Amino acid sequence: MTQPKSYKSGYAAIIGKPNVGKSTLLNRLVSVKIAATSKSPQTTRNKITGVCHFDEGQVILLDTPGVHKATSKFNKIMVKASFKTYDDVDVIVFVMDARQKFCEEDQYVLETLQKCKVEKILALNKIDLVPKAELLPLIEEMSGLGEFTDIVPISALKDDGMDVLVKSLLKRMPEGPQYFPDGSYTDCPESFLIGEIIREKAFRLTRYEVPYSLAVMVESLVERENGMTVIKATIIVEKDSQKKIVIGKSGGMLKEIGSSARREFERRLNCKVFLSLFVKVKANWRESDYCLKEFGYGHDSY
Ligand SMILES: Nc1nc2c(ncn2[C@@H]2O[C@H](COP(=O)(O)OP(=O)(O)OP(=O)(O)O)[C@@H](O)[C@H]2O)c(=O)[nH]1
Ligand SMILES: [Mg+2]
Repeated sequence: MTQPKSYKSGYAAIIGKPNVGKSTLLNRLVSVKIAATSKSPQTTRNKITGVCHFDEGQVILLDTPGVHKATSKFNKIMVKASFKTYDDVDVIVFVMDARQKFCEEDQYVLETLQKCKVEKILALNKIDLVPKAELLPLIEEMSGLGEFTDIVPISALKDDGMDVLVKSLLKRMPEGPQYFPDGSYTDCPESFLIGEIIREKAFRLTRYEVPYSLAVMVESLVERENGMTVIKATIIVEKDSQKKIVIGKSGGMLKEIGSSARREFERRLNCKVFLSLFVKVKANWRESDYCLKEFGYGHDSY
């Protein structure tokens, strides 16, 4: 692409409490599914980059873990990954769930942003679930806070309001180079993205406490000459009882996680995929510095 005379480029962090739709928004804006999403809060655990290409410029989005008052070692690492983006961006997209109004948890997230001097755009998400009559008073309430340069009602899931949000983002980008070449949509390593797809499927299909105890390690990813990609990955859980749930009756659950992940890989990689999935127990991995590092949490690692 030849760049127009005035080309804008910069970084925008997507910030908000857990489960408001930050990752859904990233995937929507980039038009590629990069980040795992699910009904359970605390789905996202690392900073995830997504690149949006426009004629006028480029917006590099950073999806982040939901900000919350973390107490465990693992949750503190997640939230720290969000805080670290505050100083490195040109604009913050503060995402709220319009259904839940402005609540204590949103207030907490906003407080953590106090020292961050960049402009903040408020994206009021999930408006497909809110009657129009309730939206206007919420917009008025939020503009009364004086924290946001723009307030944009959106539905990331139903693709509503994206053009207005993009305009607002581009307006706040400085002039700059094209950081990512055409067609490139992330700098997250392929093995990380593959691990996230498996984790999303396991998150969505398992119940109770299992999702939070679950990590995925991609051991190998080999492209064979016959065009098939062979992926070997291990799902890590904390207890034998969780391993039983992930494997399921006669291996049924593991099969379901595997085949739904494989279908997504095949769509994405546009080739046949052979996926071997294993399950391992590592007691209390979320409290172990060694395991946290090994499974890609903290230290800016994937
Ligand atoms: N109805 C509706 N649902 C949405 C919308 N955006 C996201 N969701 C749903 O909300 C849930 C949470 O979405 P995520 O994108 O995973 O939320 P998140 O903010 O990234 O969550 P964490 O990573 O856990 O902080 C999922 O079930 C999404 O499908 C929306 O605009 N409308
Ligand atoms: Mg997320």
